[in-house]
Amino acid sequence: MIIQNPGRISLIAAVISLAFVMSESDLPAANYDESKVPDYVLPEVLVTAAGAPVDSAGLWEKTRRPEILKLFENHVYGTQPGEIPVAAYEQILHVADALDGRATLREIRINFPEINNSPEIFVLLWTPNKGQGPFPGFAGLNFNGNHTTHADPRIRIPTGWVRSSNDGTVVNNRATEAGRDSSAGRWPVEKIIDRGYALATAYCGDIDPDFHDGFKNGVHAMFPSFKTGASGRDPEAWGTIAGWAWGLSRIMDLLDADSAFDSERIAVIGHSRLGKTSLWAGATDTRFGLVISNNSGCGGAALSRRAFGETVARINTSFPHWFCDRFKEYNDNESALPVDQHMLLALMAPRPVYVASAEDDRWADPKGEFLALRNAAGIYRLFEKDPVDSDSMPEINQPVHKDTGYHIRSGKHDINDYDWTQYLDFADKHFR
Ligand code: GTR
Repeated sequence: MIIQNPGRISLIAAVISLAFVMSESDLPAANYDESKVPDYVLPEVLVTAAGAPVDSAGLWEKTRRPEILKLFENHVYGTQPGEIPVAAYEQILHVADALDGRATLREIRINFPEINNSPEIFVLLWTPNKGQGPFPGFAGLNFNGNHTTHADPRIRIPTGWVRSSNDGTVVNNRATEAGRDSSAGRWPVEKIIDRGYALATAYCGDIDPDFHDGFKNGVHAMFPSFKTGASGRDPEAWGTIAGWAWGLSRIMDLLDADSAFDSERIAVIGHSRLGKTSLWAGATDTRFGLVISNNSGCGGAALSRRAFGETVARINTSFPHWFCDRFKEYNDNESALPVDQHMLLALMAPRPVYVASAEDDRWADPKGEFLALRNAAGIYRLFEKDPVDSDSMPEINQPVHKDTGYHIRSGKHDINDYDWTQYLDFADKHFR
């Protein structure tokens, strides 16, 4: 190639790299230096808004828990509509001898017939063939479609929007056959079934596609006038995480009506953004008997005030649709938040909650995740439970399973077989 005007080329290169640098610098910085974590004081959990000390489980449940739940609705995740439209369930797949006869595999479509253009949530259900149901189980959303969670060729491929990929598993934001099985490492179905548990999963995008469209699609569109005033959308209106959590509750409705699932023993589980979601689902819907947060980080289990790794400003810039608009008031202003994430974990009490971190997942702030759990211990003690309460973090790969649970495993941001082994053991401890 003959370079006609090298000066011009380097100018173009400089402009391109400046554009790159500028877009990077437009994003609020992430801190990875423990010495730069600001001094902070966590909001008090065990004092009511009126200043009364919360010294009994009764006062917690009657007064303080509802106060805290409301603060999270109004300042972080947004309020969910109270009204639940009538749901219709249609079974679209039934395989009595899946996994070489060890499991029954079903897929059920949930929709809301009275709603125009109702979203359709396809729930994949696995139940053991051995043993006597109803079975305890896990319920959690997946990132890219039910077909990515297992190799069974009969599992439906979603037809709506999915996040694009560069490996051919998604083309033009449409899932393809090539993606089948691509997330199977995150869903050890055989192991779950062999341990006597059922599993329900659905694609999060069936509930609300994970991009910012001004809340026009997904379940938000089902309630067009909800929290929309003359001046536009209410700052407390629900974001996508609250939408996904609402969807998990609709899946819980289905499990509640299904004789193979024991609705008193359902653990809600999620990884990363879907771990933030499982926590919010566990907080808003106490039918979930156990709550699991895997590497949920900022807006999940990690304390916002530490501003370590991903910060409130950063998450609200990268994902403006995840939380309610009011949460943006706390960008670079975490100390003004009336809550922090230890209070979210407290909302699970007395139900068992498990928080898991990964050593290399500094973006999610493992220490902040642990400290949030540690600082929820007092609420568990009100219920005479025995929570994780040591001041120092457990060593790597040394899980602690009490009435709350925690581990930090070696490796990266992910949910893998090691994590699931802990969750199954923890479920055995509390559900058997
Ligand atoms: C990241 C985001 C995290 C986490 C993660 C995920 O981009 O910053 O908060 O949710 O995505 O969901 O995988």
